[in-house]
Amino acid sequence: MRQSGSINDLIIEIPDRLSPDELRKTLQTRIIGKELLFFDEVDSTNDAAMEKGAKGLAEGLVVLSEGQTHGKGRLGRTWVSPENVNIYMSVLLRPDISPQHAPVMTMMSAISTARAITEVTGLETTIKWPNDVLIDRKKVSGILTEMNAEQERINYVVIGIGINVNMKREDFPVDLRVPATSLAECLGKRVDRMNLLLMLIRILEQDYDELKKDGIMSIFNRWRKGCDILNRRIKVSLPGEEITGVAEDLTPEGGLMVRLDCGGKRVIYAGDVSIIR
Ligand code: BT5
Repeated sequence: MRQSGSINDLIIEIPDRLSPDELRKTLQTRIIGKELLFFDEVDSTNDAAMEKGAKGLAEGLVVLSEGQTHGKGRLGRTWVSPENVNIYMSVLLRPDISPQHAPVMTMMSAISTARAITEVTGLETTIKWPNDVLIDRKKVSGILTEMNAEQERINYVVIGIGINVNMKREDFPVDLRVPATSLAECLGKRVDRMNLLLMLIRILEQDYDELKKDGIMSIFNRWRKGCDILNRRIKVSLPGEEITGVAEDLTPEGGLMVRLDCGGKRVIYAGDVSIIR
């Protein structure tokens, strides 16, 4: 433990552990979290959940870990995953949607995560296309959706959610794509990870029920409302090129329609966006 610093710095340094037993006892969801797999350390909770999907496990499995040695972002990137301070969770689902609509699973996870954070902390969140949850323009959560699918149907999807909860400023690498923060940094005090986890799983189940009952447009419309990118001038980094223009709309397939500075329009499906103004 450090010898100096504010009370909050000291509180953040006391190890706090997630309790799978308490989670099992307290969670009363029907699908998500019915089966729970918990690790002190794992390569990636997404990899563990994908393995279980390949073995035919039922949907709803939640994989949690206190730390990850190879936490994954998109496009082979790394998700920094220090132990005992954050949430690293993957959920195995078998949604009855076509593979081209799979991005709705990322949209759903983003709105569930944003809402859970606000419910527990009172902090205002925004969603940054396609997969980030931000507070004050800083990344507090990232989502990685992976799937196993055939031409017409999805066999299984894994949604991986990382939330920076009690991580300290000095634990963030300097070369981040988007400036990052944690809930504790924003609030100036430690956040109870169990509370947040319970809230997140319950909200995810509600949103998954909504997806099944009302279809993808219902989730899409809520996601679109939560995105703060529309009508803004943006720069998008794509493999081998960069484009600038105005973010004009989002599509139910997860695309971003950009009115290009050089004329014309283009819909992009993956890329790193930054707001120019
Ligand atoms: C993401 O990718 O944001 C998806 C992150 C998903 C993480 C969860 S944790 C549970 C599950 N198991 C996994 O193995 N993964 C999922 P992307 O948009 O590509 O952002 C990655 C980039 O964010 C990196 O290249 C860094 O610049 C930055 N980054 C890395 N760690 C971060 C962190 N903890 N907080 C904020 N930014 C981070």
